[in-house]
Amino acid sequence: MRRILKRSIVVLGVCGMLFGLMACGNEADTDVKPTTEVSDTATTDADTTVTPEATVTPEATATPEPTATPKPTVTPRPTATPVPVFAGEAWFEFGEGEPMKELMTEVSVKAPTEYLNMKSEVTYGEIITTTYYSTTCGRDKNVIIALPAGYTEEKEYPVTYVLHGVGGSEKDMIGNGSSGVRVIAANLAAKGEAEEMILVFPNMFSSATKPSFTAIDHENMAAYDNFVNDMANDLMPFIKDNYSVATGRENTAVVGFSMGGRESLCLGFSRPDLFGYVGAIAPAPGLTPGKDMFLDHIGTFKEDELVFEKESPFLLMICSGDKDSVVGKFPLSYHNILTTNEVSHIWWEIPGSNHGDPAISSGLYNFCKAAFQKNAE
Ligand code: FER
Repeated sequence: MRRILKRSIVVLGVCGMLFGLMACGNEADTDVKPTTEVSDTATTDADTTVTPEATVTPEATATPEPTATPKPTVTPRPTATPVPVFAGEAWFEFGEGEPMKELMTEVSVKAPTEYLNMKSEVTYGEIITTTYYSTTCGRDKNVIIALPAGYTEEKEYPVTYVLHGVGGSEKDMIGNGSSGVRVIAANLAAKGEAEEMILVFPNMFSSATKPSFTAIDHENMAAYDNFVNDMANDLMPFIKDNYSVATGRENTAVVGFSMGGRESLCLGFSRPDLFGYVGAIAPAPGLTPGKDMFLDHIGTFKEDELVFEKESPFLLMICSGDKDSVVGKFPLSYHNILTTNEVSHIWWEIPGSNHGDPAISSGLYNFCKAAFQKNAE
């Protein structure tokens, strides 16, 4: 599997900063009726406008390259050829009997609003802002850790790493209101609808030569992709040494938004030995080769490299707003590539969502519910 991690890439051009385009607002959709179950017969909201995949024109980038040779590495599934199943509001790509479907039997395309904000009856855990030494970067890096309410060394907790967008920081995804995964996870756990977990918010930018992101260019993208080394060699050992964590891929999840979604997929496909649960919300371009308004992305992986050779995640989830003006149809193209490659995954679009909420809270809500459920009784 080709990795970009140690590539030394000359800066080919400087693209404009993306901040102005990022619409990561906290616009909770207060009109939405809470839906804990969505069925394909639901008649409320925009949810019913989800277009079945068959009518979606695939992105040009999702088309298998004519020169691509068939993958010898794809392990044939023990079951029938995966068929797309439209279950509720999401596409589940797998063959009969795939365990992934049991983890996310249905998807609430819009997260119920009651889970998005802090509640007086729920206790929220401690937030720790600290640093760890990154051998990968040769410097201290910031990280924020959100412990579950009632955290005790007597227990061992699964860990979810939550990854920010381009040019962002460890502070972005924790949020206290809508799209704040700490609040969503705690609200779910308080109702027994999610496992208690430790949330870790890293700063993904992992250059050994400069401290922070400067532009969407190849050099900066390589620094983000290099996070896989920081994660495996520095951050995960730091978390394990300092907190009471349950180890192993069955207890380790990664989810991210936009650039963080792309890096979640990068981590998931690079290190399936480490991450059992992988979620990408509006994943950014560049996981595979493709051009957008910012950059002609080299692609961290070739399309036919997005396969799992040995173990595959228990959950691989991608979602995106269908009106995303920043990452466009790249998330859909990843879904199409995975379908072509017969990689089991779950995919849905959030009707009407641009690059922010309600897509972010939809992804986080459904991901938190499903994470670590393979172990749950
Ligand atoms: C790109 C377009 C969008 C890109 C990254 C983004 C890596 C990320 C957006 C975000 O994180 O919000 O071409 O290149």
